[in-house]
Amino acid sequence: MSGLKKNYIAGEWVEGVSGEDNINPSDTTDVVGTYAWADSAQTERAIEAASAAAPAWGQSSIQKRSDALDAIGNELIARKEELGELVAREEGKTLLEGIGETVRAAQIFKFFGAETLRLNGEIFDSVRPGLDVTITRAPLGVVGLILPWNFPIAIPAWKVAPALAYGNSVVFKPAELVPATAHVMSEIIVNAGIPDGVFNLVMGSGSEVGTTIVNHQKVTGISFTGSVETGQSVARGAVSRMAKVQLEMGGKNPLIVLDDADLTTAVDCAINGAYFSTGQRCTASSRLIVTEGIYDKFVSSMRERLSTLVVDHALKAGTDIGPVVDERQLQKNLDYIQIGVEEGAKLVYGGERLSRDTPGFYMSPALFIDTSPNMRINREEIFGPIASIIPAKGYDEALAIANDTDLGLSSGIITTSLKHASHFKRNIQAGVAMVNAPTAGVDYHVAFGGTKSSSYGAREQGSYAKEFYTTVRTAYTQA
Ligand code: UN1
Repeated sequence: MSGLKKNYIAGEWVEGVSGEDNINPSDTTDVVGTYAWADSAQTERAIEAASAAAPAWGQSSIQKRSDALDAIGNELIARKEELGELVAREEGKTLLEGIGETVRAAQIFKFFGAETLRLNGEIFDSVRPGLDVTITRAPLGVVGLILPWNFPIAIPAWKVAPALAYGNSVVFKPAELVPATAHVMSEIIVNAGIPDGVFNLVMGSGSEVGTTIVNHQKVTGISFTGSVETGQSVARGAVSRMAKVQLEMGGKNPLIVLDDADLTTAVDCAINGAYFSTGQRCTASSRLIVTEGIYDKFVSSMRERLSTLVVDHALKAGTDIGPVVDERQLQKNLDYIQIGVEEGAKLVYGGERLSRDTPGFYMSPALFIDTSPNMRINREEIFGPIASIIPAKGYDEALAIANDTDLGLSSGIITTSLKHASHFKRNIQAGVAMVNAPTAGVDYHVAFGGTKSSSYGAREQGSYAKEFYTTVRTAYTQA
C-alpha cells in the first residue's frame, strides 16, 4: 500500500484496516489517493489518547495555543492554490470556490488563534456578604468532530480551530468522500507542534468510526454537520450517555423576491444561492418565492442566465458549476426531477445528466416554476443544483410560505423596501437572514446555525463557538 494516506492516532501516523480510493467526481479515472480507513478499535485508541492528553492541553499556555492556530492559518494561506485545487478535485466544486474555501479555513484558524487570548469570565458579588463568585470557562475535554463532504476544509476548520483554541483535544473524522484536504490540513496541524494525543485524525465509515465516537464514554462533546437523519441518531447516542452535542443539518432555504426588487440583484442572488457549489450547500436557496408583479420577468431572466452557465470539470477554466459529488447523489437529484414533474411542477430548465470530455457526475442546473409549497420538491432537502419557484401574491403570503417548513437554516429577501426587509429579519424562522444577498456564503467570524430541525445545540463560529467548546464553572470564594 505505497502512498497510502494514514490516520494520525496518539502522535503517530498509522495504517488502517483497509485502504479506500478517493475518486475525482469530475473524472472518475482520476484517483486522488488511497486513504486508510480505521476500525472501532483504532478509533477507541484515538479517543483514549485524546483523553490522556486533554488535561495538560486544557491547562497549556494560551499564547502557545494561539501561536499554533495562527501558524496553521498562515500555512493554509500559503498553500491556498494547492489545497484549493485538492478541494475542487475531490469534491467537485470549482477551483475558484476551492481556493475561496481554503482561504476561509485559514482565516478561521487565525480568528480562533486570537480568540484563544480573549476567553474571559465574570465576577459577581455573592448574595452572602464576604463571598466572591467567579464564572470561568473550562474545556470540555475530548471532542469528537464528524464532518460532511460538501466543505472539505472550511467546516473542518470551524470545528477543529475552536476545539483546540479553547483547550480541548480532538478526534476528527472527515467525510468518507473527501479525506484528501482533511489529511493535508491534519499534517499542517501536526507540524504546528500540537502535543501528541491532542489532535487525532481518524478516517473511515460513519457506521464504524462515527458510531464509536458517538458512543464512547470519554468523548465529552460531539459536533456534527450532515443530514437530519444522521444528526438525529448522533443526538440519540450522545444524549443517552449525557454527552454535549451540537448538530448542523439540512436546509430548505427560501429566497423571497418582491415586486420592488432590483431584478439583477434578485437573479444574481438566486443563481449564486441555488446553483453555485452545485447546490451542495445546506444554505442553498432551494425555494424561490416570487411575488406576482415581478414573476414573469424573474422567470425569464433566470432562464436566460441559466443558459450561460458552464457545467464542466471543476478544474477547467471557465467552469461555473462542477459535477455532483457522486453517483448516488446524482441519482437522488434525478429522482427528484422526476418527482417534481410527476407532482405537476413545470421544469423550464435543465435537470438532465450531461456527458463531458471526462467521465463524471455532471448534471444541468434545474429550474421548476409554478410550483406549490406542499410539493415534495419544496419540502425535502435535495442537496443538488435544483430550485423551484413558488408564486406568492405579496409579501405576507411569501413570508408565510417561507416559514412553512420543518427546517430553518438560512433565508433571504430581495427588496428595496426597508419596511419589508426589517419585518423579514424579525419574523423569518431561520438562524440566518440575508437582505439583498445570497442565502449561502456566510462570514467566518460571526455565529452560524439554524432553527427548527436545521440545528441543535449551541451555535457554531465566531465567539459564539465557545458556548459549545467550553463548559461554565462557577466558583465561590470566602475572603
Ligand atoms: C456557507 O454557505 O457559507 O453544509 C456555509 C453547509 C453549511 C455551511 C454553509 N454547513 O452547506
